[in-house]
Amino acid sequence: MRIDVLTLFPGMFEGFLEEGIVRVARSKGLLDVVTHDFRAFATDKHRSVDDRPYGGGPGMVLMCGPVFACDESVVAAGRAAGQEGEPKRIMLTPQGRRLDQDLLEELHQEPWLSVLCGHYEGFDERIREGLEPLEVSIGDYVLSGGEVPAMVLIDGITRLLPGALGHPDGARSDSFACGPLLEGPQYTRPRVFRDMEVPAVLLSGDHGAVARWRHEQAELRTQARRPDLLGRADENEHTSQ
Ligand code: 9D3
Repeated sequence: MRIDVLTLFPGMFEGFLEEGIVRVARSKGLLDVVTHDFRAFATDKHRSVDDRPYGGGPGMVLMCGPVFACDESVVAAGRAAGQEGEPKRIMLTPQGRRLDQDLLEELHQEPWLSVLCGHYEGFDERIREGLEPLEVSIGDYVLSGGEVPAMVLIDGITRLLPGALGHPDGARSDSFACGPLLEGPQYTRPRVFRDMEVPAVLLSGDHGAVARWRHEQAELRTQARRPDLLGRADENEHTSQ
């Protein structure tokens, strides 16, 4: 999969792309991420990318010119690298569709994404009209820009790419992360740490008893922390233990 990122802060992606699962996926050739600084496509001598809103009011608006020129450059670069057609365009905005695991599952099947990050008050509306991006938000809280959301999106997609996780059934455990129940408590050595003991059932060797205990703990934790998930347990029947 190829992901182009259009941003005013390409440096924010450097560490992210060079560590962990994203680095591994890139080194295996499963993922190609290319950042583009759309300030490089500004046309005036001050290299402006934003301007005051028509009609007045506070704040600034990202301009069409640099964004459309950067998008055209992305399409040309992708085609030169062997991509066909056009990328699926995503715009990260607080007004977008809320990111969830279902959306990640949809997006990870795309061969080519182009992700537009804003950093000021908003985008000139003609960017939406002209590029027709899917607008995505990562949740109901205010951030300073779309760069961290872009990294959230790329991380969530990357771990779904076949071969990105070390173990073949990695995706299977997703149903436990976001499915019917939260994960219950887990323990590793030592058996006693500062007078805190590992529950005896886990040391019993009775696999049936261990499975029942884990399920019960998962239900208790889900009831306490995310009772909303229990309401949708029927939708997730196939994923339960
Ligand atoms: C004062 C301006 N805001 C009015 C509600 C609009 C606004 C524009 C841009 C608020 C924040 C931002 C910067 N945030 C993002 O670009 C962003 C974001 C977010 O803030 N929260 C969750 N998901 C996302 S995706 C992009």
